[in-house]
Amino acid sequence: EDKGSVDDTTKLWEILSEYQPRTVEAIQKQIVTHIEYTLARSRFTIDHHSAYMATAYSVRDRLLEYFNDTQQYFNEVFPKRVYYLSIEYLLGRTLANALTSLNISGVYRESLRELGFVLEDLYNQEQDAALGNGGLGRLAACYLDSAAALDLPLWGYGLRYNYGMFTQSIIEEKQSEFPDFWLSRGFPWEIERLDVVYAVNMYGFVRKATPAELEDGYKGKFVWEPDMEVLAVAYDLPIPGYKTNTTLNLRLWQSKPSHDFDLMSFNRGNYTAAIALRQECENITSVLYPDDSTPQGRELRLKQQYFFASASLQDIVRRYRKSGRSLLEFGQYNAIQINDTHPAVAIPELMRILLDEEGLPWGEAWAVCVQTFAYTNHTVLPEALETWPVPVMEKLLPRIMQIIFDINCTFLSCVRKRFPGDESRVERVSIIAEGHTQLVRMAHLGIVGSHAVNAVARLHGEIIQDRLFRDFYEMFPKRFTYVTNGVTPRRWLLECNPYLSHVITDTLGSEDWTKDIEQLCRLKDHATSRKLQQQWLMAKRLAKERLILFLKTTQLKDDPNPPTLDPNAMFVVHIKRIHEYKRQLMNILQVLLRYLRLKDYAELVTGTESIPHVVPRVIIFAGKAAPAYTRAKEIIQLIVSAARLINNDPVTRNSLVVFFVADYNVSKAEILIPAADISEHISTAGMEASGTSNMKFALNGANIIGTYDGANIEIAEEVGKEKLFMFGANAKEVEDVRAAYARGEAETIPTDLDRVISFIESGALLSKEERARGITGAGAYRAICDEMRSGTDYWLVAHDFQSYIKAQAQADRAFANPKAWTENSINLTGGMAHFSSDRSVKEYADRIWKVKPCPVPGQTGSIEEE
Ligand code: NBG
Repeated sequence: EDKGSVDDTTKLWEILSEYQPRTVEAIQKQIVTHIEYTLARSRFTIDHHSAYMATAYSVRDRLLEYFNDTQQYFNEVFPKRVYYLSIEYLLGRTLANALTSLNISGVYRESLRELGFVLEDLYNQEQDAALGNGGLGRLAACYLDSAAALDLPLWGYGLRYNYGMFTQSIIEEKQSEFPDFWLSRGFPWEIERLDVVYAVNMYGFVRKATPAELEDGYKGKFVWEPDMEVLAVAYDLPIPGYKTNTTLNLRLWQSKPSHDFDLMSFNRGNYTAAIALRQECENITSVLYPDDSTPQGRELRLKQQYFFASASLQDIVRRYRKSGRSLLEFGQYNAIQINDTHPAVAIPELMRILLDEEGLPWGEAWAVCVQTFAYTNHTVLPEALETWPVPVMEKLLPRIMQIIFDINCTFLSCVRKRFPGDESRVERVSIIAEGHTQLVRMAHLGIVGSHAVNAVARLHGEIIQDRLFRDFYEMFPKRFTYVTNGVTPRRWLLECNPYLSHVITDTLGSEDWTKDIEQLCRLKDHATSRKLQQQWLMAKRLAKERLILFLKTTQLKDDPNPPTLDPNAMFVVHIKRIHEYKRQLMNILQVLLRYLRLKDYAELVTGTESIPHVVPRVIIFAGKAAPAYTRAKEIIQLIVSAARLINNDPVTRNSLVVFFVADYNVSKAEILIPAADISEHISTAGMEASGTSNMKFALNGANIIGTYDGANIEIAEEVGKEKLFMFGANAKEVEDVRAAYARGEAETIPTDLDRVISFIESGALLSKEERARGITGAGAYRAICDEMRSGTDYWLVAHDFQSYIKAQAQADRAFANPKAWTENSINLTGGMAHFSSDRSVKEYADRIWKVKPCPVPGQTGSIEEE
């Protein structure tokens, strides 16, 4: 290794081991240095954004001190390590999180104030890193936070997309998607590693190794002759542990063309073709989830997955090999978690490396794989269980396809031995689905190649064992388990809700709950205290006022006649991806019923300003629909048009206001969640694997209107189900109802629902433009109305409607008693210790990864109480 030309490096090491002082003066100097030398700004051109950038760079400098020490320490100690492979990370913003973790928010606030900036204003300059869709990506981000806080030797791997989750706008009451230029103003948190580069093969063919090659030291039996070689360049993102010296790494890969390959490629001399090829390489990490409605789009997704898996595995193997240990012990030192099936191609990729590059025999290589890998399933929706056409995989990844066939062959011969003559079972469990075109079932590959397969909540665990993967469960009962999801209490309470955090710290007498979440339970001892209840209400009020301010400056900015928003109203929030199973439709239909009933009532009590004896509600929806998901987009349109109608009705507007907040993301969630009195988690039972926003809401003292689905069930158990508003068919009942529908036994639509549907069919929701265009009746909502009237709707909106209305009414009654409501709210927060991601990650570490914490010893300047 090139260590530089100087013999005596004592001085260098001396300076390197010094941490930067944490004084106001030192911080100010550092920020100003970054303004001048990193950003090349003069004192005439400093604006909020450059102040944010300079602050971020100075915080990054501090993160790097811990980061380097941590990586150095891991190399010395060489503990068993975990690698978390996820195609999504929904990180959100970093500045506040880094400051909190390093415990230096206060001194930064002061430093900036003297320089003329308010720290909180700078937070808003940061663009969210939205390299993910929803729950799965946010869970990955929470797990990184917890792993760092728990001092676990873990690294995350992912992709550095140029465009993350699309930006959503509402145009003419419909969702429009725009590219998310998240890197356009710079991303100060990452470290570009131009020296950490791997070549990833694609296309071409496989041949046997020649005797000459074998003599030359080639270890494998087969040689993959690729037609394309793509480079993966590493970008590292330090992940600070809360109040600990550990700072982990999230390594994101970006694709880049390989120059060597240009020179040797078949299109030598063909300049245009060479450029096109280079662009094809760059495209691989362009966008999160390329459109998969075309064959090219689908191929691009597979390319992305393999690119990700191959770069990560090459990096992991290289790091391990540097230690000089035997590859046979690889699984004793490395655990790799596959987050859903997207990275499952890592299993045959590790096989390829072990067989072709390292020359291990099949049996030994396979034992290493199974010992190393574990797979998390995140959904039971059939359309989300990935499959790849064999011809596509064969063309793109010929060697990988061959290995998958070999894995399957060995596996199926085991199945035949265990269940002789049971060919239909063989067909069901095969990694290859037979049919017109053969398909590779990635979930089956994940199960066969892992020693642990986990669900993300208890009910979900039961469903995958009894239904989804029943055959596999019968073969490998010990492989299956569940780890209930969790959320980090740092981002999702301490940072996003400073009001409530203060109250909690004040009540418990210390801030220890932020790290030792069990402490929260003690809140329950104070739930009836008048003093705490008053503080609690005040904290909720402040969070609501912050949200109101946000709405006024965004949503309502150009509204000539905005509705008044009363912080005493009940704030009801329904935020998540828009999907039929999540039933935003049921909610908006319920809201329309509420509106119609308010109108009835207002007729009886005419002449008053507001309608008496009604709990006013502010109802907020937010979420994105997949661009090709027509029904989800219709649901958004329905919400937006209902909101327009309701908010403009002078009769009801003091009692009911509805918003659809556009472009939902992590930083918006941080404003919405603390302000909620109630949140909606109303999926058709058996469909939501876990849900994690339910945990975030309850942690912030919001109640839940929910079904017996996913983690709702465990939350209800933990806090007592009488404390929540639970309703609707459970998973078993949903199955029975669907079976009845399938037999042709349609249900009659409930009267209340009929009323709402008739209202929509009357044309009440049509916009001026639609009317002008001559549209009448249900308009865009024809299909929705027909489905509701069918009496057999797959998501059971009609079936659950009446019990949903009842749960809503219960909530109204309960909210009318602030004392009891607040007591309940305190108890909810107090009951959420179990849903900290610290607990989840500990479970993974103990039961699946078998890794222990590896705390980095203290240094000068290291984290102590501020
Ligand atoms: C989602 C589930 C949620 C779950 C998260 C995290 C996918 C594929 N699945 O219910 O829908 O909470 O994963 O486990 O995003």
